[in-house]
Amino acid sequence: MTEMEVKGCIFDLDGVIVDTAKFHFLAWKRLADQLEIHFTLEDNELLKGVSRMESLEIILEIGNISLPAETKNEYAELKNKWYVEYISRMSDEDILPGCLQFIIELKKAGIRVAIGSASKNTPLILSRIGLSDLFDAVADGNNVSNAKPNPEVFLKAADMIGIEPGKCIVFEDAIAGVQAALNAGMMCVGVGSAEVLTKAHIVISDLSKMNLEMLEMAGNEIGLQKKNDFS
Ligand code: B16
Ligand code: MG
Repeated sequence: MTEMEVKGCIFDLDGVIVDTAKFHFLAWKRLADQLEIHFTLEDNELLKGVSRMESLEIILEIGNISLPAETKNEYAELKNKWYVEYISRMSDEDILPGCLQFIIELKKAGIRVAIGSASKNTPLILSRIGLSDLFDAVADGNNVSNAKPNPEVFLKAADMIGIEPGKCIVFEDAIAGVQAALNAGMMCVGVGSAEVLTKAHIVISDLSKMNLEMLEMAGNEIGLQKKNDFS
């Protein structure tokens, strides 16, 4: 690679490796119904990548409801109990297309791979889908305290794999996550819709559209983009 050598790849979990967004929605919807708050799939987009408590705050704001901290903790726990029930039924069949092949290709090429997720349920999800031992490091809601778009989770992941942020590329499906990657000074590949992930350097629909050669091209292209931004 000429302009920019990619040495580390950091993957968001929910929405990039597995589609857990549908389970988050089901559990939040169940809580919203109980609180008589009208919560839609469109509203759910705002919850992607943000922490559990911030997600609850967004839902309460939609319903124009304010609650004491203790009650909010109880509701967040209740939602998580339902969510854990849903994800406990997951298996390796829930791994998104192209994901495993691409990560194995990266590892063979000596590129370090890490998870950078807001979810406190990351260990459970990785275990359910059989990928607990695949990644060189896991930074998640259990070992960071600042939620995306704060860059902490990605900086922590880069530190854990020993690669400087400028040589890391993040794969993200959420607006808040793309912003977190940029705030960390990293390259970012959006996974999903280009209309939604407008700030990502490039956008792909899923990881089956990615391979080592494309990563190299993307790294070089983003390197040039970054250079032009500063020139
Ligand atoms: P939990 P990611 C995020 O995971 C989800 O996108 C977001 O919807 C969720 O609220 C957050 O994890 C916290 O999850 O309640 O399991 O701790 O996309 O950063 O992998
Ligand atoms: Mg995500």
